[in-house]
Amino acid sequence: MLSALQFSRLDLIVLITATLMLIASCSSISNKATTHTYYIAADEIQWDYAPTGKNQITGRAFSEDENVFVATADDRIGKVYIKSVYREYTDATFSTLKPRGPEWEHLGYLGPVIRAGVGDEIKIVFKNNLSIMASVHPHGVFYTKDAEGSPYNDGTSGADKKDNMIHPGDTFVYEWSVPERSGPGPNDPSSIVWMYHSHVDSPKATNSGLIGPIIISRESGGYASDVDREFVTLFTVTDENDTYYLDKNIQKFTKGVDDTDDDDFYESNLMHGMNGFVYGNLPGMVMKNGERVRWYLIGLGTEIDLHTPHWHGHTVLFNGNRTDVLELMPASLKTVDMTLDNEGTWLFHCHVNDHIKAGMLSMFTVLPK
Ligand SMILES: [Cu+2]
Repeated sequence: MLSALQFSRLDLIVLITATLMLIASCSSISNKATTHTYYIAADEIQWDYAPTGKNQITGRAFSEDENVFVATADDRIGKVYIKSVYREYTDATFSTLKPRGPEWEHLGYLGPVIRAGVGDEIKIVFKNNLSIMASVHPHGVFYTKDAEGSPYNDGTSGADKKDNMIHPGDTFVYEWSVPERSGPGPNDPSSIVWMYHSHVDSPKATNSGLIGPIIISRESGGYASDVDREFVTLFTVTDENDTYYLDKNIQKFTKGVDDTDDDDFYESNLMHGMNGFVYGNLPGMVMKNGERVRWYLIGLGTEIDLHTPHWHGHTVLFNGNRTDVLELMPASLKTVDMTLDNEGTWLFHCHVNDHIKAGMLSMFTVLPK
């Protein structure tokens, strides 16, 4: 009896030790998910919608009609506005901006690309350097109530509310995961676009500039191995009448505006841009013949924001369908592929007539191999 009991105690110890080792090895496997950490601050900047100072599509100075949107006058703000944008820093001290490579120069006022693959985790260390509340609300990825970045009457309290609105000067860490349902679907290419934006008064926040792209790939890591080059373009009429900074912009850039509801003044602040550039001023759209290019397209705005991006000289594949024009509604997120086979400098613009006149035009250049 005694010896049988001793054996069973030994068995028990062996069993417990083996179980503990198994648990330890399992948790180390589950901890192997790659975490992508980004240090992103909301910063106030001055933004120039046409830094070259001319209409690059016509190659000429701005016409009278174009000057409605870009010219400075006693009672017009012009083409430079105070905005708030998401900017990437090198670490949690938020003292050094992470340089943006030439391949992402075209992002303009968009925030940095947040990138992950299915199975990965995303960690955003967010610092609010603005004088107003801000948040980071993502589309597509998996978040719980403590990382949604949106204030509304959702019945939550305590820690589940802390992510909603980050106070000026404060830092908050958002943690999101990337399950299969956040990655490309059966008809999607190997990576797709989502977006993030501040959801504290979402219209004002996004008009002010607080928006950026998220790219999720089927492969871990966030990159697609069947693509040579990527571009992200936001089509929106940025309504500078509805930002956090209208009064500040009037004060800084005009000699005074009597009536901010005046139709002409209002019209002058509707910036028909692609990534915040008008009339062909979007830089960095350079690629090489033969490359496989993936375009990530984002729409945003209000009822006038029905955009139809059109590429000259090439076609794209969208969910298995061939086209050279897409439809973008406010908050549309579409990913299309193009194989370059046609050298030259080509128009890339919104095909809505009113938007063409108002400057929603850019160009891309396909260089020889
Ligand atoms: Cu348009």
